[in-house]
Amino acid sequence: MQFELKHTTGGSKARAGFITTDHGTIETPIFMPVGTAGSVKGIHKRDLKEDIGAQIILGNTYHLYLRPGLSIIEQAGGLHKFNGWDGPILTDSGGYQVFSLGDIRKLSEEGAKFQSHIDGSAHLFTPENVMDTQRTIGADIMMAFDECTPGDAEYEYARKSMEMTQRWLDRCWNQFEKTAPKYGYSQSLFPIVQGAVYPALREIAARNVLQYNADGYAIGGLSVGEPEKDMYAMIEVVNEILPENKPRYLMGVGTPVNILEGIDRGIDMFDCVMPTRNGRNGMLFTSKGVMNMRNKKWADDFSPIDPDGTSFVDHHYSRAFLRHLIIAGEMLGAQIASQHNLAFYLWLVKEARMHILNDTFKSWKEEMVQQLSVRL
Ligand code: PRF
Repeated sequence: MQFELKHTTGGSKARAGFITTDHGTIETPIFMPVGTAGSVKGIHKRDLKEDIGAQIILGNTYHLYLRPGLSIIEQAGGLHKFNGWDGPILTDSGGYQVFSLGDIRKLSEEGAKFQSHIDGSAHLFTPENVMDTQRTIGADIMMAFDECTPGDAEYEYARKSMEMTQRWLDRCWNQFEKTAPKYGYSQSLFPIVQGAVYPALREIAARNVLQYNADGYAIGGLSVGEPEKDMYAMIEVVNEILPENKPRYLMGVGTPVNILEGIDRGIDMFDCVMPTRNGRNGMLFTSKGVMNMRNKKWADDFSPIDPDGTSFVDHHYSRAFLRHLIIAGEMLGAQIASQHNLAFYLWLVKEARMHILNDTFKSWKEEMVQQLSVRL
């Protein structure tokens, strides 16, 4: 995998670049739609690529390992062959998913013991077997196994947690180097910087990951309940230390405003379930502000969903019809809303990239942030 930094812009840390993988080139900054179980919920791959303009999608080690299981994925020849997406795929390591299980998981130095959310069966994830699993899934970009420290963790807890993530990273890296790709294309491993909301911990964690000379680096443990200003401050601390010539991935973030603020601070890659999950609940993000489709005001609005939108659905369905579908719990409503939101997120990062290249990012961003906060 290669990263080419194409342009930096004045008055901002924002960057435009290219990430080249064996499954194609990604233009950064980029948003990566989440395909937890190997599919982006409700979206055909044709629409993902051609209508939405997705360039890379996410899969989750935790979900794919439990169902359909590694044997099926390996028999298929890897996740690309299994789900038919031939562009780049990044897999999250399971660190965050296991963390989200709450009471039905137990962390120790060895790894994370947990019960399946599907049938209650017991499993153990270790840094080593999580690398093996991502090798088998065949992700272009694999993530290190980490503990996502809760946003309200005390300093001592956050320090110990971050130090365990560092020891786990070392084990991940050893296993990564001991093993080879299974399907003939190369795979990269991204370390994850933790440290909760403590600048001193973030600094130690960011310096620690540098020793691995990875193809890219991620920032985890943000957007997990901490104040937004803390999230931005932590991004600034970490990006000051991470190398310029490698992509930086802010995990699981966030709202359109969070994404613009992240780009402004030098983030290159984002993922989040928000466009699909909130879409299924009737929340639409647009360049003019947020629309709650459950609101009565849309009931007789027969104009197109988003006259400025880039997706097919924006121009071929009315607001009134989409509202009806959402209220009626029709699955097409969830699909249309998800498709619109993903297309909007991809438009937003593409537009940001263009403004970085034209040196107009800062003023465009300030205006956009205002507009995105409007409730329509
Ligand atoms: N770690 C991992 N995946 C993640 C996170 C993390 O901290 C987050 C936190 N926003 C989202 N996804 N492995």
